[in-house]
Amino acid sequence: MTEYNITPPAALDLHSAIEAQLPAWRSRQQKILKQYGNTPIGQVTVAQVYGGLRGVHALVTEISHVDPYRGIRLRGLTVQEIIDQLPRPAGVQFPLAGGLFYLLLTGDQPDLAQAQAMENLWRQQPALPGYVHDLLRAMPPDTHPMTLFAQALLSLQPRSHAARAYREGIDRRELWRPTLQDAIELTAVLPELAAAIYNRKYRPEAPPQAESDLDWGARFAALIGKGDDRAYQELCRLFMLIHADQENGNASAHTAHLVNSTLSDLYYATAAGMTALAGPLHGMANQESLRWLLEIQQRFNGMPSDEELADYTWDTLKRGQVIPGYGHGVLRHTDPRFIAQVNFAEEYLPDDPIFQLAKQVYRVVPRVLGATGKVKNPYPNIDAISGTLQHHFGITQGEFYTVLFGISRLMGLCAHGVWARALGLAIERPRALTTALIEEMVTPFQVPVAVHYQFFE
Ligand code: CMX
Repeated sequence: MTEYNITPPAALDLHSAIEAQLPAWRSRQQKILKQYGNTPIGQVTVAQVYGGLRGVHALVTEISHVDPYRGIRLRGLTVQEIIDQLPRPAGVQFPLAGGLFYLLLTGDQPDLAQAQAMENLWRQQPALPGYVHDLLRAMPPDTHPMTLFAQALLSLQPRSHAARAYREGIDRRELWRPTLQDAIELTAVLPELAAAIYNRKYRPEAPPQAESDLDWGARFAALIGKGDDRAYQELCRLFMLIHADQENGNASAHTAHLVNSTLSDLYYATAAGMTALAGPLHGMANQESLRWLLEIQQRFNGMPSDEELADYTWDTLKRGQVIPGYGHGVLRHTDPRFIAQVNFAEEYLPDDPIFQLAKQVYRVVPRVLGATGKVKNPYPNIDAISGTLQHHFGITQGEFYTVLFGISRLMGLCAHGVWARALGLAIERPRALTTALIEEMVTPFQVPVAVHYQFFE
């Protein structure tokens, strides 16, 4: 049988760092289940059942948490703390993605040596196989980049250590070990994979993709011909930090979590998660946001007045469309990840006309959305401006932005997957009701539901 106690270089022993924490986590979990297993921590309303389970506390994760007013916290750190506190080498403005992945996986704040060791560990993993490039080339040229991305992830599944370990009879409590190895190998190839998709679609004449010495966060830049563009490399680093995770209840993370809960490996789970991220109400909102801004720019031949913009926003709403990049399932204030990108833009592209327009939208749109009386959060989310920044640096293909979002988010999905297996989280199986059953449940003095459950469950 294969030995799954895979040992990364001594400099970074992720397995031991996680293993050391498991007894305490497991006993804490068992204790709370034993003592409070039957204690309700909320109730589910009919509106929530019909409303996408919004606000239902039904999942557990130690990795990240969204505070409705202060924003996302990754292992307890706010977005600004991540940007300020995680390590980076001298001369680099934003922290290394390696440090963030280390933080997500272990919960420990890394020093620079640990962040760089994670970067080295990524570099030592098997490269993107040639057949993935063949697969990308074999698809019709007009295939959406997210389709290519999800297909490519799935095509890597034969590499899965977890799938092989399961076939060979691994003790399920040990499945986190090969899952961690999958997480490291899978995330390692993501900059190359994103660049391969970009080059396949938009740079068909470019020479074959070379290797790059740049760190994980900035490598994509070099691989699409922006090896000399320091500012774009910094944007890539920032982008990879702020998109990395957001609890496991959002659509893509929850999809991956659900799939992984069946003990499907991380390749299956993340490919599925990316198909959810591809939706316009989710990760594709960054593409849609830029499209909406460009539409306004064209319609008004530049910047509209505030009144014209408010009218245009109302027109969009009246057509039954959403204002992309605004609103959120949990956040109830301006997303700190939006603010971090505005700060970047103020430094690197203050006069960019689309950035100016995005700022005007931020001034006008929350008032309009607030006036609808139904939008719970009229403020911008992460997607309201990320496309504007990419566009400024010449990445004008809006349909590609969700792939960039995806490669960052996969760090989070993989970390959740490792810990879900380490803590033995159960396969998910919520119940569904018919409207007739709900009607019976909410109508006073009706016995049939009880009868139904007594005799038919
Ligand atoms: N534009 C228009 N209407 C909006 C809106 C927006 N930006 N945000 C919310 N609403 C509407 C909802 O569609 C809903 O309308 P109905 O009652 O007619 O169905 C109503 O306001 C209440 O919605 P909510 O409780 O405030 O928000 P939800 O949790 O239902 O939806 C989200 C959250 C993100 C899907 C929604 O705000 C939206 O569609 N935003 C635009 C798309 C977007 O930016 N998505 C990216 C989110 C971040 C991410 O996942 O990456």
